[in-house]
Amino acid sequence: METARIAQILDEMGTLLEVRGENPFRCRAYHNVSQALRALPSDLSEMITSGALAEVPGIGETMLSKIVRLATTGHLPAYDELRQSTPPGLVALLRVPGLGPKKIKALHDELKIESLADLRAAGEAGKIAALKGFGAKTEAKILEGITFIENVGDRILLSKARRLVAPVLAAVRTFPGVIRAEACGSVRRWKETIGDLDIVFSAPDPVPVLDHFVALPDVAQVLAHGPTKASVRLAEGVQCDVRGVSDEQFPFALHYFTGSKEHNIAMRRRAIARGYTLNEYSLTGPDGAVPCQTEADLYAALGLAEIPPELREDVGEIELAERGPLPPLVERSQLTGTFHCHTDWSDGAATLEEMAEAARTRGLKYLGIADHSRSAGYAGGLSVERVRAQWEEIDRLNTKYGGTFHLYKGTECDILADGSLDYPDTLLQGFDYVVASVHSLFGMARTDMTARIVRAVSNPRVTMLGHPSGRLLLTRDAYAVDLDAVIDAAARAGTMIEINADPHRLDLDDAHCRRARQRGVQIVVNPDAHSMGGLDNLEYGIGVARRAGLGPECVFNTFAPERVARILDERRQRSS
Ligand code: DGT
Ligand code: CA
Ligand code: CA
Ligand code: ZN
Repeated sequence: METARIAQILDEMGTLLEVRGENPFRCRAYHNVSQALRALPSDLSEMITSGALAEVPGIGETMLSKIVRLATTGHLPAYDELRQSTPPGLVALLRVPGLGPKKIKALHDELKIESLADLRAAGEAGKIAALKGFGAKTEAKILEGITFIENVGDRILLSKARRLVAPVLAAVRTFPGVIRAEACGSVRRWKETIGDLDIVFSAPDPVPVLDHFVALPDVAQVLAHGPTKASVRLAEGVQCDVRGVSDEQFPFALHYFTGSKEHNIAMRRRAIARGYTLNEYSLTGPDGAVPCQTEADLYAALGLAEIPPELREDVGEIELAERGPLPPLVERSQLTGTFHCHTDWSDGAATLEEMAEAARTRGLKYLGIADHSRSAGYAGGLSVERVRAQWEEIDRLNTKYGGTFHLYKGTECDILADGSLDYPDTLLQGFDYVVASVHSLFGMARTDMTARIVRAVSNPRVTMLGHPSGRLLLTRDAYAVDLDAVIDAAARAGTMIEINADPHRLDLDDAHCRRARQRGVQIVVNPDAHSMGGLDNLEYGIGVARRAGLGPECVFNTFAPERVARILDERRQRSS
């Protein structure tokens, strides 16, 4: 069994145990091992054979035997049993904002609630308010949360979609007869949430490939299975559509199923205007079918430069491609470093040194440490004394690195209710940079929230604004705020705005990012990493930047390290 699938199963076991009200440490252990498996330095089966797996922190004897069993037999009775004995609707309750495992267990025990539908019925009947530890306010919040979930439907995070599609795509590529295969749809466009997964492949005969496909171990249910396409539900309940075409048709199918629908419609309209017809199989002109090897050929045949998938939303990309090659979009490999990372000084999992090492191994030349500020008690915010102690530690490490790598002293400083910052000015002066973020009073009125954030970004001590809208994808809406006014204020003050690359946030979003750029705001892509693996969030932030059409010159942390240092230094001088 694939490592990714094993990780997924252990993760799911952790969740199932959670909603059954098991010991939180036991649940956490499953999630941690799942994470550890995803970050293994080498091949799982090799590590099992060599005994190296037993050395991985967090993988104790019982976990080890579970992993080995899954890896060798593909089955784990404990998992099957858990799945069978847990009402499938219970896990869905975890998505309701404010409902943790404890509350879910109470609702299950007291009111026999096993699904969102049960939950809504109980809430509407006022039964939740009557429960001990809940109350009318909680009940109202739960009902609001259900409505929110219904609005977002069954969409999933891009990060989950990419994790699910990767092993399936890899498998399809190995099937006999497959010439080319790609993930397409919203995943290929790096949209922040995903409805379903789409895969296109080419083969002389798609039939046997599709037979193989529906028999994959990841497939939980076959929804449709024909000679050129299949639809299945994967183990985690996510739908995946697969289409097979001939290799001549592949560029057209890839283009069509990448979308977006709006982009396709605009492209088809353009084809018609030029005397062609375009569909998912071909481009036909006055002289017959136009052969295309690649999508670039297809665009060229319609007088266009190639358009990267991230831009295919019919927001002006076709007009742009008419005028010649598109300016190159920023790439992950161009990032020289990043800011807004947490360590175990506040709520991160790794030490300063581990984070630095993780950044180095990912090709970064510097890392900005931005632990929480003192008001963020829930997240281990740093007192003034702790900040000074952390600076000493950072100085010590920087001396050790001897210029080969640099840690910047930053803070993710809370923006207080009135827009002031959570540390005294004298301390703020000592940081290399300041990320200012809202972490409290999300319910403020729009005008107050806007004034609060405008005041913060106008403060010369603030280098960049953190997660500007506060949204949590599929979980919590943005707070009420006039982001355009915030962007204008940032532009006036020369304050940067981050793309928070945590796949749960992706905040700024692409649309506001475009606007910020038009107004001349410098963008910075930050992982908001709370662990070493969290640095890999960066690629999702790059996805947002690319969807916003940003080139490397628009992103502060693509600049050469010396230039980054100089700019931060100049800003500090100016503000003191
Ligand atoms: P999703 O799944 O909601 O995250 O978004 P997509 O973009 O992956 O949409 P999906 O899976 O329904 O369809 C994949 C692509 O197929 C879509 O991006 C464009 C193309 N497509 C689907 N339906 C239509 C349609 O009615 N007209 C056109 N022109 N293209 C379509
Ligand atoms: Ca899709
Ligand atoms: Ca689809
Ligand atoms: Zn934050």
